[in-house]
Amino acid sequence: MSRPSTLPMLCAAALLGCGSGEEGDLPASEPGIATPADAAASDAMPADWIAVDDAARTVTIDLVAGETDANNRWNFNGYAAGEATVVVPAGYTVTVNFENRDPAHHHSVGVLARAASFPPYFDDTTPVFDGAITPNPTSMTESTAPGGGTASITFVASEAGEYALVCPVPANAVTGMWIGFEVSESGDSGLRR
Ligand SMILES: [Cu+2]
Repeated sequence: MSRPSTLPMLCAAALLGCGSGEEGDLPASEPGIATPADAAASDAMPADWIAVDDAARTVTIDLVAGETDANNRWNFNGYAAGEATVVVPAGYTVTVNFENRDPAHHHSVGVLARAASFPPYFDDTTPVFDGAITPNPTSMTESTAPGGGTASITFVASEAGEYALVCPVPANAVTGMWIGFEVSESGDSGLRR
């Protein structure tokens, strides 16, 4: 399936690379773009990095940037471009313990509105839920540091819906550094792939 948006996205990434002097660091391949319909195709399954406590109504997510070299390390727990979706029950308090194991680049994570694609630059990084974004989220030098930097965020997933866990550092989300984030009315939890 070819998408008409591919060419403008590549141009945007290339322009950004020229401006920042880091063109060679951008991921070389164009990742596929998942849609909400793709994400809904399978059941959520347990994952060892998503701990759900139904009695306490909490979810603790150990989210790692660059854990694998997928998408040139611009991934969350090895997933990029919406190829997995974290599912949490509506009303639960969610803590994301974020660690950046990419050896080279700063990264961030925030719960933002789901979109078919994301821009190279974010004008507005107000998260969907209060507190649901790591510090200095668009900074290439002040967001969570490479080589093991950490940040922790806690928020209440107060409204059911389809959202995304996105890295708003320039050029990251547009080249695939995002996965789905679903707040389920039914109480489902885990990882949908
Ligand atoms: Cu990133």
